[in-house]
Amino acid sequence: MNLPLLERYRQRLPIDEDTPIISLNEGDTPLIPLAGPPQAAQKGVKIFAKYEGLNPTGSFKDRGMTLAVSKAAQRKAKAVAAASTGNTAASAAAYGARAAMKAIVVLPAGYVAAGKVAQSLVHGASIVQVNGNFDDALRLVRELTENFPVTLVNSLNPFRIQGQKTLAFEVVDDLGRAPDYHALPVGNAGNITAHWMGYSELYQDEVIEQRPRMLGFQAAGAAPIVTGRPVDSPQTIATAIRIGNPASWQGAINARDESGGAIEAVSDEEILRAYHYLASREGIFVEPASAASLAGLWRWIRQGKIAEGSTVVITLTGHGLKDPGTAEREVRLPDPVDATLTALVKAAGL
Ligand code: AN7
Repeated sequence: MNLPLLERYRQRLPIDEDTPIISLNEGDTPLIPLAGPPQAAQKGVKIFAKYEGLNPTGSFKDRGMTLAVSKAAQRKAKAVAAASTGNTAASAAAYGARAAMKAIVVLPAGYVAAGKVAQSLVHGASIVQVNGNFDDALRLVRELTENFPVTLVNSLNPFRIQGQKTLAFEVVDDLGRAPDYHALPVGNAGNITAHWMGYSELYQDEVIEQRPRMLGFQAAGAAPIVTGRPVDSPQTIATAIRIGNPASWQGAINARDESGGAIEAVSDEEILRAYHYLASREGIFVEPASAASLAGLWRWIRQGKIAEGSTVVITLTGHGLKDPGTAEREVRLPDPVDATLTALVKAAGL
């Protein structure tokens, strides 16, 4: 049985003997070698996917939520709250349930994938849908938690970032070194900040000899860090990263600049191409936002910007089942056929 994440990396996390560990056995996700895409194989570029969809609630958010909720429990908090494009909500709802705390989640009405809404509801969270986008929801939740005895569990809560840095630790444990590049999607920018913190701590302690160049990818319709100014009405099919004014903006800039990396935009079309590629060629079902990492990396490889023989890790942040709506729009379910072998053989294309 795997240990709770907070036990495994106890020495590198802000916990003590009195911290109750609220865990669902998060983390310890697989680092899966990709077979392709062909351009990568040709250049001897090895790509590994850190498949965060296999966390207990289906996204990387659980790494930060286990710590944020454990610390809230240590302070005897009765309620937690988060604004969310969906995954933070599902995670707060699950860990809140486990800690017997009220979880309040504030969602942009109409822009949260169905699986995330279902999870949050069934876990028993108090869901508030606001007529506004994620940035409006976050502003409201900040005000709420400043004025009521409710603990904020968005990534403005430093324990969230501390927990999420463990992804870098696991990558180094598995590879025995840091990758040359690490690509991931960027929304509210907590995760790129956390990845960089994790690698930087290992570098400081001379566990690794070099840190990866961080490649962050935003959706083209929601790319404030790329354009350098907040986006009032962010738009993308990747609803998880439909964010116009990221809370950890500066953290993302630091990760980019200190690592010699980049933050770029990828179109919805590029995201969907990578989404289909991962599912149909590599067998890995992710939600659209996660595919932004491969979409962006792909471009870097095509442009010859990834040195030959490099090792690259991409973070696949959330499970494909989170967003059945996108899957249904992207593929067509064939009509039923008669229950005969003849009809089956024809329908199966044999
Ligand atoms: C699948 O749940 O912001 O840059 O409220 O769910 O750390 O925000 C989710 C973000 C990437 C971006 N991939 O990470 C939320 C929320 C998936 C996500 C991101 C999110 P950050």
